[in-house]
Formats: sequence, C-alpha cells, structure tokens
Amino acid sequence: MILHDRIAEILPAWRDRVNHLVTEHRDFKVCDVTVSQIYQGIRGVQIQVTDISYVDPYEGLRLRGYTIPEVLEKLPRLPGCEFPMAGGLYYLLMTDSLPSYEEALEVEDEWKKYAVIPQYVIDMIHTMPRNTHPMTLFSQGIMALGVDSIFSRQYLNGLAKSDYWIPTLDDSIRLTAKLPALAAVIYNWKYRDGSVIAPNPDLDWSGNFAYMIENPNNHEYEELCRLFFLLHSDHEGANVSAHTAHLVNSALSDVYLASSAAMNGLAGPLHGLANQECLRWLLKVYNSFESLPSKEEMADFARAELKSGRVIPGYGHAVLRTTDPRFTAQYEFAKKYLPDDELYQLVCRIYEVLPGILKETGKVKNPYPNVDAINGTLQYHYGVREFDFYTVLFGVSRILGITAHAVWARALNKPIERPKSLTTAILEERVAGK
Ligand code: NMX
Ligand code: MLT
Repeated sequence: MILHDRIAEILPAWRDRVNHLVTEHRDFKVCDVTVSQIYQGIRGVQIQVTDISYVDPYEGLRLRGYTIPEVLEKLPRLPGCEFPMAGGLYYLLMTDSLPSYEEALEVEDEWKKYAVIPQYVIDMIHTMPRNTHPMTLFSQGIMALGVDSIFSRQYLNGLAKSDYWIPTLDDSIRLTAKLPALAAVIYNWKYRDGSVIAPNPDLDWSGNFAYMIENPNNHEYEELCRLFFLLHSDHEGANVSAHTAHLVNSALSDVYLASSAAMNGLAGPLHGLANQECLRWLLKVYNSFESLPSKEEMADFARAELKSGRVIPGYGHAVLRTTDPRFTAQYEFAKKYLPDDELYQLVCRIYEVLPGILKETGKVKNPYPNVDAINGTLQYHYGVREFDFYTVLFGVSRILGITAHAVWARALNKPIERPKSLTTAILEERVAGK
C-alpha cells in the first residue's frame, strides 16, 4: 500500500539520523528535572522525541511542521468541499510529506476496504447497560476489534524486529478505517433506534460519520466533521492520551490495546472529557441569563465560579501559552456558518472576558481558550446535542495521530519505556546532599 511504500522509502534516512544522535551524542544532556517538576505532573520535562507533531507554547500545534492554517490550505480536498480529506492528513502524519490528491484518495480508498464493523462488536455494544458512557463503549469496541491484530499474530510467529512497523501499520489502517463506523454504532445505539448504517462508499472518511448518524444538516455537518477530525488528530507525544498509547505500545502491545488505553485517558475531565464539561458549563451560563450577558455580568459570573473552587472547562493548557489555534479554526468556522447562534455568541463573550479574569487569579499559567472551549458548541448547533458523546469524536480523530506515533516508534526501534521512580526518603536525602 502507498503508506508502506513511502515509509519504506524514507525510513533508512530516519534510522541514520536517530543512530547518529544516539551513537555520537549519547551523553548530551537534554534537560534537568527539578523537585517541583516531579511533584507537578512532570511538567516541561522533555521525555520523548516524536516527529508527527509539535506544540509550541506561543504558536500552537504544527502537524509534521505545518501550522493549522497551512494544513487546512495545503491538504487536498474533494470537489465542492471546503475542508481536506482525512486520508490526506493521515498520509502527511505517516509519511512526513504532503500528499497529492491521488495519494490522499488512495488512503481513503484503502480505508473503505476495512470500514465495516464486525457483527460481534456491534452485539457486544448492544448488550451493555444503556447508561454506559460512550467513551467506555468506544474503548471496549477498539479492544474487541483487536482480536484480528496482524502485529500480535506475526509477533508470535517470530517477526523480525526491524519489520515490526509493517504489521503495526497494517493494524493502524484497519483500526482507523473503522473508527467513524464504530462511533456511529455507539451514537445510534445510545441516542437513536440502534440502526447500523453501512458506510457510504461515495463519501470520504470524515463525511461518512455524518452520513452514518443520519445528520439532517448533512453537507455543513460533513464539513464540520472534516475540520473537527483534522484539528484533534494529534497534539505532540506527551499529552495524556498520546503518552499512554506510547507507553502501552512500547511493551509491544498492539495498536488496538494501546489506542484503547489512550481513550481511557482521553475520557478524563482534565483532558478530552473537557469538551463535554465545557458545553455543560456553557449551557449553565446560558441558562443563568435571559439574554446574552453583558461583559460585567459575565465577569461577575466567572469570578463567582472561580471563588467556589471550580475550574472553568475549555480554558488553560499544560503547554500552550496563547489561544489554541484549534479553537481559532473552529471560531472562524462558526463565524462563517453560524454567526447568529446564541451559544456561539456566548463563546465570544466569554472569550472577551475570561482571559482577564483568569489572569487576576495569578496562578493560571494560560488564561486563554483551548480547543474544547468551542467544539461542543458547533456540534450542538448541528443537532449532536448528546454532549457525553463529544469525547468519542475527539477520540476518533486522535487515534490518527496515536497510530502514526506507534508506527514510527516501531520503525525506529524504540525500546520499552521504563523511567525510574524514587521514594520520598530518597529525595529528602538527595536534597540534603547525602
Ligand atoms: N479554571 C480554573 N483554574 C484553572 C484553570 C481553569 N480553566 N486552568 C488552570 N487552573 C488552575 C489549576 O487548577 C491550578 O490550580 P491549583 O494550583 O490550585 O491546583 C493552577 O491554575 C495552575 O494550573 P496550570 O499550571 O495553569 O495548569 P496545568 O498545567 O496544571 O493544567 C489544565 C492544565 C488544562 C488541566 C488546566 O488548565 C485545566 O484544568 N483546564 C480546564 C480543563 C480543560 O479545559 N481541559 C482541556 C485540556 C485540553 N484538552 O483538549 O485536553
Ligand atoms: C490535547 O489535544 O491532547 C490537549 O490539548 C492536551 C495536551 O496537549 O496536553
């Protein structure tokens, strides 16, 4: 397949670069670790190298070196579409180069071969209690798909280490191919009549999700899916979900196991679940006022929230120190397609006021919005109002990045990840100079 061919072509040069660093500069010190970093979530400690994406604190995400506006401009799109095909994005993430239109289509066509969800996975989901969180179902579904892992089978048959990346890529294509349909099975069972709608071969990967949940606003919602799935695909290697996947996959657990584990991290309210929490909070604000609050009213409301010890979802970030460009891209979408939407206008009002209020606290390091501050608003506008589902959409997209990291970790022979922990007594002795 085209991704295999391209990776095989560029891999020797990448292996040379890594070998050179490891052999010629093995003792070069990359960073120090302080006591406060150890106790504060290993924040800022540079523990990994990955080339799939990078987050600059002041500029935000670059996917394979390209900013979000560049990716949106340069990736190929289908005729009549404003936003690019996810197939082209996957080509970029996997191969480090921008695809031609034909190359993006080839990935889309490969996905179409594997897009259908096996009946046993549907049955498993349909037997779960109705109140199961959609992220639990999503994680379970991914695990269940793993019975067919090509990597795990070939590993048992003695596959050479230098070839681990090949079945990892095979698994990655088969898993990512099924994600829109898996998400749609979950959505239709949780919130609709449980119908299983087969993917439409005439649509792309992203557009198919809109089709399979029978979204009535089809064309605009398809466009939103293309944008949303692009924006959430990766955020370098050390966020909770990507790092979890990397750790699990480093034990040579296959990409199904690693992606499922990642989704369990994404399901946390400080990470991906923040988009669900964000919309809940936005509706709470909306319902507290009869019309759009004034700046003063909004500021008073936000101060009261902070005073009661709550975090304001959608604001702040562990790495970013500016407005998240993924927020900005969706903000632009809303400005164009839903300028009169009252929740969007509330998002704008909050954006005017909240950074100043968060700065007043003196402790929030990034007072600006992250991606979650707006994405639920757009879904809500297009009728996807079941906000506990939003993190599944984030997950569908994020596994594109996670699997690209996994293929390259295997291609570059990264070993099992196993740092070191200390005891409090050891640390006390060290700081005392003993
Ligand atoms: N509202 C209220 N307080 C906040 C916020 C916020 N939005 N963001 C940070 N703080 C507090 C934080 O709780 C901490 O307080 P304390 O010292 O009392 O424990 C203090 O400010 C310093 O935290 P930071 O160093 O600025 O942030 P950190 O790197 O620890 O955490 C987040 C980053 C994203 C977890 C944090 O900003 C947060 O909880 N935000 C709200 C949840 C959210 O939007 N998460 C989504 C992240 C993005 N995603 O897509 O996954
Ligand atoms: C993400 O997209 O993973 C989030 O913004 C969280 C992060 O980068 O830490």
